[in-house]
Amino acid sequence: MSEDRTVSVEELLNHKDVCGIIDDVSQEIRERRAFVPPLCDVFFTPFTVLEDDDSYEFEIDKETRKQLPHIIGNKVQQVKGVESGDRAVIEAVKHNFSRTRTIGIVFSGGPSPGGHNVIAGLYDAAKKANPANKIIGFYMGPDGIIEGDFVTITRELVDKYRNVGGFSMIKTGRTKIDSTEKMTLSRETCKSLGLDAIVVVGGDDSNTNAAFMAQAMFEDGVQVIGVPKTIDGDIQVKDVNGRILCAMSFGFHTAARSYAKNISDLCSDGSSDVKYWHVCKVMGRVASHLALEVALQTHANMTLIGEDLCNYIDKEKLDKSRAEGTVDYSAYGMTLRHLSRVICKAIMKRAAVGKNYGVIVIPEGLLEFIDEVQVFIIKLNSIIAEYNELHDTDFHTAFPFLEDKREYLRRLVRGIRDTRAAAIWNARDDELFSDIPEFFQEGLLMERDSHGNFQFSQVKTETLLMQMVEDYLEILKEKGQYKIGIDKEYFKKTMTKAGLDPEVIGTAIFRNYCNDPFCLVKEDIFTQKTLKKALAKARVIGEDDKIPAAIAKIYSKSVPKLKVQTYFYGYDGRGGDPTRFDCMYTYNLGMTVFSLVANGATGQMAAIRNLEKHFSHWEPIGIPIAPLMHLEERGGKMSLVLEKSVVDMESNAFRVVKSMRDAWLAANTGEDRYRKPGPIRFTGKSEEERPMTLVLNSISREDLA
Ligand code: FBP
Repeated sequence: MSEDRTVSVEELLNHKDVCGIIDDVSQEIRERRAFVPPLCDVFFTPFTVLEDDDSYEFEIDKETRKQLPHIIGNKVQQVKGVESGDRAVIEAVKHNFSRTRTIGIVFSGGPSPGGHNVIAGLYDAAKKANPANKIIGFYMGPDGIIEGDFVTITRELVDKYRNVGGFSMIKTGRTKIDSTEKMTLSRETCKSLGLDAIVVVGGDDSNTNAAFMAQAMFEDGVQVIGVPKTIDGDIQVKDVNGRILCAMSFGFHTAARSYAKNISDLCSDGSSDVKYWHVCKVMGRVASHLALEVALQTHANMTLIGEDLCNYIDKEKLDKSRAEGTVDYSAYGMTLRHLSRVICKAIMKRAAVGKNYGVIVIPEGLLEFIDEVQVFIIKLNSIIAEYNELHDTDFHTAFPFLEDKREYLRRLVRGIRDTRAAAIWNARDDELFSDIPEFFQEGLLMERDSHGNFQFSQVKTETLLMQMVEDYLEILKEKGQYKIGIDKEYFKKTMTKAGLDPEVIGTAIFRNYCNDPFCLVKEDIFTQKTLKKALAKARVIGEDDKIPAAIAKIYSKSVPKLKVQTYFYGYDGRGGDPTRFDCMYTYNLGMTVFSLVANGATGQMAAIRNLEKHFSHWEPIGIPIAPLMHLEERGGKMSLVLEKSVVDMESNAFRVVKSMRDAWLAANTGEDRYRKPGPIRFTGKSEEERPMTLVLNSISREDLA
């Protein structure tokens, strides 16, 4: 009988290699937890002060002045280290800086890599100033403030999450403290906890909310500080003279690097298997900053930039209307149909040189820049917002299914009385809306987020566009215009091997046999039958002969089969572990927050000036939030919000991408120009210093001199 050599589960689980495998903490996380991000010089001093910098100018909205009187006069503040000076003054500053404080912190909106380091930086600075200082974290976003649900942040908790991605420590949420009732409850929480300050780590909407909280809590003596968080990269602050105060929100770099790594792997797959078009939608609710950075990182064949599309002018239409002496407004701005044609053209150009594959990057917020879709979004936003205001139930609960929602819209057309919405939605809207594929109708009608924003991430833009592309390419294929180019050398070899004359056959079946290295089958050859006819006409075969196998093989290679794979890169990059740049950025942001709080600031956003430059130039500052706000339509109403920054068509980063478009499309006989950024490495030389967008946008004339 053979001896039983099976290792028992108990033995297995106690084996040292197995212990390493089933341990939840990987070596990577151990290294991350141990990493100490370098500090800006100013934080090496025992304490700091704030110095107003009057040189920045803002254009202030009248409405902001009215709604936020307590904080509208705030200035840009520079965090300065104090080491020496008048003893009495220093003692007074020190005393104030290190008095015992309780500070609350909350994450608001989507996760963004580096958030935990903001807490770590704040915690370390607070404890250094006074070990009795207390930091508390509100659970589940602003709901935690409203409901008084919180955890006291301990060193153990901070150490567990140092340099680690996600917002898991205290979670996040999208609730907005936007009603008197919610504000009253929040103020009660602050009072009962004896809070000196609240820190709101969030995007544009959350920083807007922070400004309103600062105003409402001013008289309670509770300071409110914002932190620029969002992978979307759309919090970029400049003054009216274009002087940069905050070049980028945190988390952007990590998300872009994560998407770029995955997309560059698809570039490798595409150019190996040579049969797929990989179409990748990347996050960024409205602005295309992430797509732009991904283009720079990967050199994918085609990257659409939303902001670029809305500037589009259809020259043909414009010339035609001018010649007719009319005005054609549809010539301005891109339509979905036209965009699908632009993609078709790119696919056909690569196909013509034998490249029946490629990678396309589509920004999540693309639809925001397509006028015809934007009109629907705005109209439906108003209709839904108005319904919610008028009825005691919300639109999506009242009309759970697409058909119910469609029926409500049809009733608007028929003129139901109790609503202003009937004036917004007419028969023409309804007709156009019916022409849209159902999944897209569903997308446009889906629930808005708590800020009234349209949820672009939930709409399958990439599927919609590629369906239109496939349909149109099918038409072009039937017309004989969409073909795969055949390598002339390969063709010659194949013919010679089959005992056929390449010159005779080449001239008979190709439209460009003499001139080009890749040959395109003539437009009127689009079936076996038309091929046979062309061969018979050139007397290569008789009318009743079969097409020689070698020619049939070449022909079949020239017939394109478009195979598309679609992807959405969004939530993965949001949850990624931060790059070294984001680790350093956020840890120093946390430190900055404490300096602002300890020096009495409120209604300010913590930031790092010169982020676009080498670390040695970084300067912690406070930016006044109120002057950055303006009126915008939200959920059918005009509201004060922080202005989102979109991709600037004049920026260096955009102009570089634009000028490289043809090279990266690589619709030529040369190699593709893909770039491999590799994974986020966190340590080591190959980890880049900062986002490419920042590197490019910081180059000025003076640098060239
Ligand atoms: P924030 O602006 O809150 O940082 O969120 C950004 C984002 O990641 C967008 O890129 C995306 O459109 C959206 O969140 C997705 O929202 P949700 O988490 O509700 O699906």
